Amino acid sequence: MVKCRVCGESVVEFVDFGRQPLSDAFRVPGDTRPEFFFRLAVGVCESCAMVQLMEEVPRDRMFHEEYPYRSSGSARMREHFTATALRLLERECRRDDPFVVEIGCNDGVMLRTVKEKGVRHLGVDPSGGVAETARELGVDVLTAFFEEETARRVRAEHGPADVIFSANTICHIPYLDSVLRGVDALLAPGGVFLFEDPYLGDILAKNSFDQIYDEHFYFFSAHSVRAAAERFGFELVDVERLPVHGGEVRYSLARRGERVATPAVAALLAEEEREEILSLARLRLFAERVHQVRADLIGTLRGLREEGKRVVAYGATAKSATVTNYCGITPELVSFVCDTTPEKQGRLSPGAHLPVRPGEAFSEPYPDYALLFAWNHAEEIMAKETGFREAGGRWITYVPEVTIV
Ligand code: DWN
Ligand code: SAH
Ligand code: ZN
Repeated sequence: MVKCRVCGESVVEFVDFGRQPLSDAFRVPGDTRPEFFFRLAVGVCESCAMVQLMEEVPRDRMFHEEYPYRSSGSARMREHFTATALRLLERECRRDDPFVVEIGCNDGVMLRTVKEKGVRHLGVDPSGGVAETARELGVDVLTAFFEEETARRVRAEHGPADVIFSANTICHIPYLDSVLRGVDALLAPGGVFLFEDPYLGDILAKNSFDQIYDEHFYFFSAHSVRAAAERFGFELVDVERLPVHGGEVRYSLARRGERVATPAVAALLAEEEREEILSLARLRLFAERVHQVRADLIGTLRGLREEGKRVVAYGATAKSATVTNYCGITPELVSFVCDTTPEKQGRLSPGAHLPVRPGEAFSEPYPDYALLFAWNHAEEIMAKETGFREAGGRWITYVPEVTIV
């Protein structure tokens, strides 16, 4: 029996993707060392409703010197995090000489603005390569995993934080107990802990099953975050829905009794009950729909191959590891993936071994069809790639269902 990483009660499995590789382990061609695989499956805790992976991948296999993801690769995300930084500075940094901490700062996409405004800050990120990119922008980074001990070290060295922020990282950390004890140790009285991650409600509504991969350990909801917060002396005092990455929620936690919860919290809790997003029946329906998308997508790609069409993919996302390996997408069906990240180019995608080529390869010449792995950046990409449609090309997406546009 698998026990809940937050409360210790039993977790009931509702979807299984089978053997999967590390989603960001892009391979050097010719490397013959065996790839690491684990069983990717998701369950829900019977007691605290936390949706979580059934199996945990050791953290240093995923986050290390060569972690390839660069947050600044999307213009839309750069705008999102500039606006986020300005808001944090305006609303949460009213004290003299404020201090901002970010957990999982990656290449400094958010903290660069905090730095430009001359505000004291520290990013904590275990991936040495991304931290180096942030430092080149003048951002202060501690290369470490955030946990209770790290938080105490930061507090001893820099003093308390007025605000602790984290985007797309807290859901990556199975040891949420240590994270929340660390936040308690580091946060100044009256301070706030804000974090944003993919929202379970959106994943179910959009059937975006590719949000499930090794790095995404938790799939949060207002219910599960409230329960976890309360276990560690915090209260969920605000929630805000965000359109980025296919739909996220930004949760605000404050120490119990320090802030009054906004009406948005009760509203989201009520919506979750109405939509029954935590019921096993709803979660099992999601699993059925995922099976259907796999059949449709592989059927579509095989059909196109029989017609002699050329298909390539767009965006070597971590998410696409689940799509390619679960659906069985091989280089015979999709010749390559184009991606603007230098760290991924010239390599092979994990498990499925699709070659990754630079962005320019997309138009040399344009394919007949492009499978949009970076569907969460569809607007930005389609605005940039108008030439593809004009040349007669068609996009294939699979969220919420297989569609050709
Ligand atoms: O949670 C996570 C999110 C924030 O980032 C991490 N665990 C890992 C990563 O997930 P992902 O790889 O699925 O994220 P994205 O942002 O969907 O990745 C987009 C990929 O597409 C990047 O490799 C960059 C690339 N890209 C591109 O080639 N051309 C992106 C854009 C916008 C483009 O125009
Ligand atoms: N905040 C960025 C990065 C998301 S990618 C954004 O929203 O785009 C996830 C990041 O979390 C990676 O840079 C990874 O190195 C970092 N990370 C993973 N585990 C962590 C931990 N325990 N503490 C701090 N950062 C962590
Ligand atoms: Zn639980």
